[in-house]
Order: sequence, then C-alpha cells, then structure tokens
Amino acid sequence: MRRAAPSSPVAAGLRPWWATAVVYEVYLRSFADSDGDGVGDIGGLRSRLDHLVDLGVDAIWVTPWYRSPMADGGYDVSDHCDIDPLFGTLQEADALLAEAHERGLRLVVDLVANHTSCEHPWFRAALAAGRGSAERERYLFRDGRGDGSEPPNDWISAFGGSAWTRVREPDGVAGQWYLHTFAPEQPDLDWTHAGVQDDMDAVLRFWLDRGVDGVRVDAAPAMAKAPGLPSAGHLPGAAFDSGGWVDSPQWDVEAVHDILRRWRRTADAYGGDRVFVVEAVVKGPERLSRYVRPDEMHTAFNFDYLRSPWDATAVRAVVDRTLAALAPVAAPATWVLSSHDETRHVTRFGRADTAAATMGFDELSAPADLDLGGRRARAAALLTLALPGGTYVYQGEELGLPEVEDLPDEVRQDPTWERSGRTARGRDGCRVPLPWSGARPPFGFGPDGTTPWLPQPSAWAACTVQAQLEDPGSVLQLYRAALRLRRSTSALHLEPLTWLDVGPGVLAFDRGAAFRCVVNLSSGPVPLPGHGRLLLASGPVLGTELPPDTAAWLDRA
Ligand code: TEU
Repeated sequence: MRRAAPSSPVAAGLRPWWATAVVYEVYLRSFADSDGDGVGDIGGLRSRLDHLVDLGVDAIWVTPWYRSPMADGGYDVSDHCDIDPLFGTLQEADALLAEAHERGLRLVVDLVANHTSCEHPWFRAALAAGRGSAERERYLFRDGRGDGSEPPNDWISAFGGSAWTRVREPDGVAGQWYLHTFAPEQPDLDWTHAGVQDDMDAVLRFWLDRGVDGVRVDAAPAMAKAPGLPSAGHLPGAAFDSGGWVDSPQWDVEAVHDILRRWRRTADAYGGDRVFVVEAVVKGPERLSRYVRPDEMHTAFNFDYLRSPWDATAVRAVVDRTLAALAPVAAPATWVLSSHDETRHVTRFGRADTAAATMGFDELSAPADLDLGGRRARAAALLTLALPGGTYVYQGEELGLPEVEDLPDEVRQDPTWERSGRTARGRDGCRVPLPWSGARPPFGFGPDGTTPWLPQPSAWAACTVQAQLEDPGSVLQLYRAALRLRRSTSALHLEPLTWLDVGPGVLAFDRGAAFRCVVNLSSGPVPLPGHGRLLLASGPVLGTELPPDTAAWLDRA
C-alpha cells in the first residue's frame, strides 16, 4: 500500500495540516463505480485511493453520501446519519476512513444543514401535521400573500424561480407555502428552532465520533434569515446573485455566525486538529473573512479567486484582497479553480470571457479554445499551488478535463436545467464520470460494459489516468510533480508572498529567498526575471524566455 509522504513543515508541527493542505474534492457519483450501476460509490473510491496518494494530495472532501432521493445529486438529505445504498453502507464509509488514514490521507465530510430533502421524516411530518403544528416549525412555512395564492415574499431560488412552493394541506385544499433556497425538493430548515439546532449538533457529533478529519459546511450563508422574512425588493426577473447581494434578507444574515460558533464549540470539544471549511458565496473577501473569525470556521472556499478572469491585474487584485481580508482574523487562504458547481476551468479559460459564471448559468457562447484553455489551466495550477494557504483540486482537474458542453438534453439531471425553463444548462457538464483507463466508455469508471450516469465523450480515451501516466508531458504528471515539490518546499508552507513588479500581464512573486513563481498572462513571451534554476514549468520554456500562458517555478538558492 502506498502512503502519503509527510509534509515537512506540517509534520514538524509548525502549521496545522489544514493551513496549507491540498484537498481533493471527490464528487462521489462521478469518481469510480464499483458495482456497475453507473453511479460512483464508496467501493469505487476505496479502490482508487492509491491514485490520490500518488497524486500527492493531503486530504479528500467527499460530497454528500447520505440517504437521499437525489433530486440535487445528494445535496437533498433524507437521513444525515446513514449512507445512501447507491453509494454503499456505513461499514464501507468506516472502512474508507480507516484505509485513507492508513495511507496518510485525511477525510472531510459534507454537512448539508440549510435544508433537508422533502423526503426527510421531519418534512413529511410537517406536511402531514398541517398549518400551525409544532412539526411545521422546523421549516419555514408561511401563508401566502393576498388571498394566499401569492408567495409570502419575493425571494428567489438559486436554481431559478421563486424560493417558495405551495403545499396541498392534509384536507386536500391549497394551503401554506414553504421556503426553499434551492430546489423545491430541498425545504429550508428554520435555524431559530431549538430542536433543529440540537439535532444538527447530534449529526455533527455522529461524524466526528466516527473519526472524520473535517467538515465542509454547505451553503452556510443561507442558514439564517432576516426576522419576519421581509421581501428583498428584487426587480422582476432578478437572478440569484449571492456573491453580489448586500444586506439581503435571505443570505449572509448576521445570525448565521451564531450557528457556526456553536458548531465550532462542539468540534473543539473533540480536540485534535479537525477542520471546518465553509462554503459561503458572499460579497467579497471582506464579508467572507467574517466566516473564519477565530471562533468560527477554520477556512473558507475562495470563490472570488475562482471567479477571476485570466488577467494579471484581476488575479493579483483578488490575491491581495484575499490576503488583506484574512490577515486580521489570522485565517489561512484557500485557492480554488473548479468544483462540482462550476464550469471546468480548462473550458472557462478558453472562452472569450474567462470569468466564471454561477452554477452553470453561463451563456451558450462560441466554442471554447481548449488548447488555449488547457495551457492556461496548466499555468493556473502552478500559480495556485504556489500561493500561500491551502488549495482545493476538483476531481478531473488533474487530468485537464474540459467541461462537457454537448450533453444531450435528455440526460441532464441538474435541477437548474428544468427550473430555468431549460435555458441554463446547469452543472452536469463538470460532473461527467472520470476516465481511468481503456479506449472506450466507461473508461474504467465502472466495470466494462456498464453505462455511466452521464455519457463520457469518446475523446476522453486520450485523457484517462492510464494514458496520462504513460505521457511525461501530461497534465497528471505536471500535478504530480508540482504536488511533490510543494510538499518538500518548506517556503511554500511557511514564507509569505512578496510580489515583484516585472511588467504588465505578468505575475511574479517570491516565497522567501529561495522560491519564485512567474506566470505569463500576456500575449507575448517575457524574460524570466532574475536567475535561478528552473524547478518546474507548465509548458516548454526556451532559454530564459517564458512563453504566453505559461508558469514557471524557480529555485533561487
Ligand atoms: O452550493 C450552493 C451555494 O451556496 C453556492 O455554491 C452557489 O453557487 C452560490 O450561492 C450561487 O451564488 C451548494 C452545493 O455545492 C451545491 O452542489 C448544491 O446544489 C447546493 O449547495 C444546495 O445544497
């Protein structure tokens, strides 16, 4: 069995592991399928742990594996303390955790606490018990406006349309409305309810007791709502834009921090070095820094970095703003390029507009230039892995996978697709099952002859793990080399970032006296600043010139 090499400054106890960790996001349904039903599962993940050890990541975050009707790929949970049979069993989850730990890999689970599935026993009971019942108090049931046929306020769902759905009461008449920030199958909990708070503490303890190393907190800013649920004043047709909203009654409301503090106290009672990473798409790094104050979450996904266009001024600005916002709360940064919710960055960087849109709500644009996007993605990997803090790698990123933009409409499963009236394609294109080996689908994702839940492009024969292992110039080999170097380069764990001003379109920074990273985002070659030994480059480097869309790591010692 292969074991992750301990990272030196971390092993020496100079930093908690999560401050500079490389965490690999496992979108479980699309990682590896052990039983041939077309859906990735825990067995598949267990069988592929050595890929992650060889890649050189420190930890894995596993997306929701709980019991779920799968209206939102498992982010609609009907039992937080059991594994869905589609993914395996609790015993398999325990075995995975043990096997990950034996290999030196940590494991982070996903806590979906803003909402449950509409099939959760609490919601079924709330529907059955009717208006005014104690059961309804766990959710946000309200009477409609006017004669009751208008939603209680103007809030909008992240997947499009109103955030309210009207129910049929037990006696058959059209009745109250319930709030769902996401799909109608995902009713929001009322976090002012003491029973909800206590029961979610028990969920948190259930997973901490099993020995998980961390918890990713889903959609945190949605958990608290402004008292009285006032309308937001949205203009007709307004889109969900949590990253742009200020003083929204449905997002980033102050009381959310009480919930996070409570969880932090619960987790701290366990000792050890467990980590909370919060998913909070809020307006800018300054608002985000409030989620990582010393008594709240440890780290937060950096969506501002993810959304940044491929532009030196914009990237530098977001790096500086991130570091400046986090310094007063002494939280480490994270750097994220892709996730199961976003257009894969190979494709994004190959478009005319390289900034990220939200949750697949991007316009159908001209086809991306995937060669260009691929070069930029390789450069972005070296940039990202050289920045101070932790990094998230989304599965398939290490293979340079593009977004699958031509999925047939009938296979799409993301609720965004139907909720938008089939105008926003949603997130399925970044969730196509991974290609592991072989010349035709399922490319080792599942047993030969099985059909993955989303079809894989036949061109992916060239980007399987197996094919890339045989190619020294592959994206996979670049990631492996970069992660190896990152682990053994103590400056990347300990030293601050110092910019060098080397001209427009170029990002150059040092980490201590010995390490330098240079990224050329301009359209022509630039001289590599200063001398030093080339440690690694994202593409061919001729002499001392760095070609466009290329990054280099230099050893100046
Ligand atoms: O995402 C929801 C979320 O809060 C943001 O990622 C969202 O993109 C942003 O607010 C839009 O401005 C999480 C999960 O990652 C996603 O897969 C689920 O569908 C969602 O929660 C609901 O559980």
